[in-house]
Amino acid sequence: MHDVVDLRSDTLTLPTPAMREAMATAEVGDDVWEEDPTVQRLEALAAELTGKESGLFVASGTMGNLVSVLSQTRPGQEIILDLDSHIFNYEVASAAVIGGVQTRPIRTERGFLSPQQVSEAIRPANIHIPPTGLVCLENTHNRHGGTLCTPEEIGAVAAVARAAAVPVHLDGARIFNAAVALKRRVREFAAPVASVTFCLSKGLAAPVGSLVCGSREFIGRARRWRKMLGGGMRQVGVLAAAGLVALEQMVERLAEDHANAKRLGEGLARLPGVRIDLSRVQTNIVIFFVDRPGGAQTLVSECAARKVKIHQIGPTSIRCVTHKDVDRDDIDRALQAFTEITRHWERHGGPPANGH
Ligand code: TLP
Repeated sequence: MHDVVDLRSDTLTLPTPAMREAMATAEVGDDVWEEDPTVQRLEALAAELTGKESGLFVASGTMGNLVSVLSQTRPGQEIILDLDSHIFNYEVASAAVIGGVQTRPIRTERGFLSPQQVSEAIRPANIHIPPTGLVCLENTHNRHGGTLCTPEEIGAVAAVARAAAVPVHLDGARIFNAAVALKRRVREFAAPVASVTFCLSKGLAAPVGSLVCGSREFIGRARRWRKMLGGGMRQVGVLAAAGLVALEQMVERLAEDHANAKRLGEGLARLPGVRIDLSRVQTNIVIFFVDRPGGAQTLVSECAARKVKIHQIGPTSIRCVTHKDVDRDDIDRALQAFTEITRHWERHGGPPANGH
């Protein structure tokens, strides 16, 4: 039980005592010179887990996705991705601004492009048309509510792209959630794609960092882009040390977060005025809708007054993310707050119209 129940994101997780200890005692060197032994251990472990030749430690998931785009496209090309993908929505148009590539967003049912959608979107050679440079996938899918796709589904999309000589990048910020939920190995999801990014600082609770993995040659290019973006860090083993603890100690417990998300989703489904598709609650994200005018905004502020923090992601939609700093009692407290607020609305004909 925590004083504040913070369901805004799994990025809010605090480092564990074991991480703090590992950070304090980490063996370090200059990583731009490729002489930091702790970073090298982390990158080697990431490569092994993803089944790729090499790994690269980067500052964030955003930087991991960007260096992957930059290393696999050239200006004037187009990347195919889902309309609700993180790269398209939340990465500050970096692919366009820094990479000079055009994004081609495609609407999907659960966040995953089908092989047919990819096949139809790949551009033919024509002087008028930007050549397709990359296909980007996301698993688990953030804006679709932590939805999963299987290694086989990724393989089917990658086969279509491969036939057109187009590489595939996987934004696997939460790929360990997918792996734990489906009881599959991360390397199975990564096998069909040329590059994969995963994050240490979300459900795995490290304070900083993501890994990009792919072929040795790809990582060489990504390392140059990282340097150009100002991401060449020096004695960064102090951060990598926490990342090693994240990978060694924090993966299996993600199942608890999934169970808590399910409990939260099932509780929400019983409330008046709340709409939720429980079939989408597959990992640690719960998205639900309050369709009354002003309802979502009012729910956020009334929850905050009860020390329950949730995040509005659209006019009527709210996202809750479970993580290691939210336990089962906290979930029940959040549900208690939702119940009090929505029952009160029910008795008084809805939330105040101005949303306050
Ligand atoms: N997502 C954050 C916000 O940016 C929305 C969150 O709170 O969920 N890919 C995916 C699928 C992500 O969800 C995120 C972060 C990233 C990439 C970027 O990672 P960071 O925040 O490390 O740059």
